[in-house]
Amino acid sequence: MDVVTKCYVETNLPIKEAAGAIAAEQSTGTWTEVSTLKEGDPAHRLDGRVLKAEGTNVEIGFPVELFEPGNIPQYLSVIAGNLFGLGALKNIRLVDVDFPDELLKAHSGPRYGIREARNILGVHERPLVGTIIKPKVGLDPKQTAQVAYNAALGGLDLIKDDETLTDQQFCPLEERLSRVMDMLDKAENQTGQKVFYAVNVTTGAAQIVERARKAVELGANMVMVDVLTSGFDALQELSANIDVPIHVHRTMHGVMTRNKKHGISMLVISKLVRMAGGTNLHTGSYHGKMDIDTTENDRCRDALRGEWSGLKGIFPVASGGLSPLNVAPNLDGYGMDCIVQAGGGVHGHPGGTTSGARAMRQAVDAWVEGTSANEYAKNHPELEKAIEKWG
Ligand code: CAP
Ligand code: MG
Repeated sequence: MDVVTKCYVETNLPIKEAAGAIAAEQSTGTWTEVSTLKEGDPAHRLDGRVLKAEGTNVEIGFPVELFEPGNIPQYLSVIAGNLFGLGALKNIRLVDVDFPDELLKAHSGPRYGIREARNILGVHERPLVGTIIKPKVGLDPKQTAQVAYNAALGGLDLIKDDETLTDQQFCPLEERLSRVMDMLDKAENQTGQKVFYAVNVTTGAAQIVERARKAVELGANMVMVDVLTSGFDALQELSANIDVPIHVHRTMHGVMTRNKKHGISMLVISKLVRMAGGTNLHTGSYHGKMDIDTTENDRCRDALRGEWSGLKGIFPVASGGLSPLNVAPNLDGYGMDCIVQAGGGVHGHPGGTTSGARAMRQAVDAWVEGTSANEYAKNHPELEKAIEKWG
């Protein structure tokens, strides 16, 4: 069985020739014939094969033997590697990739998928609601813990660090984590509800597992990783070694995903994250502040949750400019098994963080009941205030 890649290609070459150049460059070939590989040589069994070359659509099949099972960085060197720099191609985008079961079985995928995360929270009947502590950076550990507590009192399921906060001096990770977990225990005693805190353990390869291990020792019930800056292998190592769910942020993805003619699609990133063992992945919103591609959101949603070689299904996360006002279109897109997350849309509420958290929950509850936010706001004052401010 082959690994099959699907690409969008713009080139001045005849498309079949361009496809042949891609298949060669990413497998046994280079720009010229070489004396070290003769016609009929057994090494040709590793040749990439052009399966389709029509218009701007190219499909290449790469023999599975080209791949080292389990080594995602190596997979990327084959399926994406030199492609984007080939001078003969004006634009090329890796749109999709299909891995055969032979390779997928080298990946155990998420330890914690949707079902396991829901079981920890005891929340089964509605989408999950999260917040990002804001400001992004600048709070000290005590202030961070206070914001987390306020958010938990408002009924949120998940509180996360922002992508740029790791272990800086102004907010050291261990102290922040200990204080946040203490305050979340206090909130749980009052509300009876468990809340995840996704502490950002993103760091270099030498330290990431150790950092996450220490975090779990100190009480972390979820860790977060910026997967594109630290690498898919870092995520895979975390999933193999750390016994809590993993929130996966995709900071820097725009450099690969935003240009629809060149780069790597979010769908490909979604598949790799599920293979590598994430529990939640930012996949973009249907309404919000970031660039939006709802067709791509749909594809990512299905790639994360659909049946796939026995790997557990994971949550798509809608984030970036969310507030109670645009919860409904995001839930219409992602459905029940997703996480809607708001930073500014919680902490910017006129009544403060707890009211903002309540308003988000009310917007989600309204959607679950099939009622509009405006209608629901008539007897839910926090939602009403949010609509007054952002409506
Ligand atoms: C959201 C967020 C996330 C974005 C990233 C932010 O905050 O924390 O990083 O969601 O985009 O800093 O913008 P707000 P994406 O709720 O205050 O907008 O999820 O598309 O990767
Ligand atoms: Mg952020």
